[in-house]
Amino acid sequence: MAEFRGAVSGEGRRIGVVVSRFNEEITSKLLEGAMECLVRHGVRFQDVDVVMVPGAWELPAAAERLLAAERYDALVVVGAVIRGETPHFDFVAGEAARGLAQLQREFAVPIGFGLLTTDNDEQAEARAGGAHGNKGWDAALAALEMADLFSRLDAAEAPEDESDDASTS
Ligand code: INI
Repeated sequence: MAEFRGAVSGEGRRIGVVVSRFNEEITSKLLEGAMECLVRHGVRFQDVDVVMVPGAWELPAAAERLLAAERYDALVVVGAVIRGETPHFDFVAGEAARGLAQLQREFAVPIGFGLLTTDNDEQAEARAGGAHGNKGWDAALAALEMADLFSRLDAAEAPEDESDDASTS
């Protein structure tokens, strides 16, 4: 039996952070939390690229551009969709989440999901450095763990590939 588990280590990692500006008083705190987490876990400040987009709807398109560049070990995405403020909450929140999930699988690069979807401002504030912590920090933490897990899985698969090559030569 083999068990694989990622460590939360950011050393040598390049990270892209995509930030939605809509509800900026909330998303700026999510960004702060994400950056603090990344740097605290060993990611060098200069190895983080932060990309700002207008709203959550734009998050998947920007994330796709970053993933296509093949420069990042993981992405962290933060935003805030608040139901009270938008009649198209379900479209914006649903499509953003669906798009990001699809990209994560398509590119096999982890995307930490720090997109808040709440009923009101108070719930969002509680999750942006308030009573329920900071979901930007949590998203960054998950992204680092997954990046490390993927590295370990890659390393475990590599020797088998080599032996396959050897047996065919
Ligand atoms: N975008 C958000 O990130 N959060 C919201 O709560 C929100 N509301 O309320 O509408 C929102 N709308 C903007 C949307 O994401 C796009 O930026 C816009 O439709 C332009 O494409």
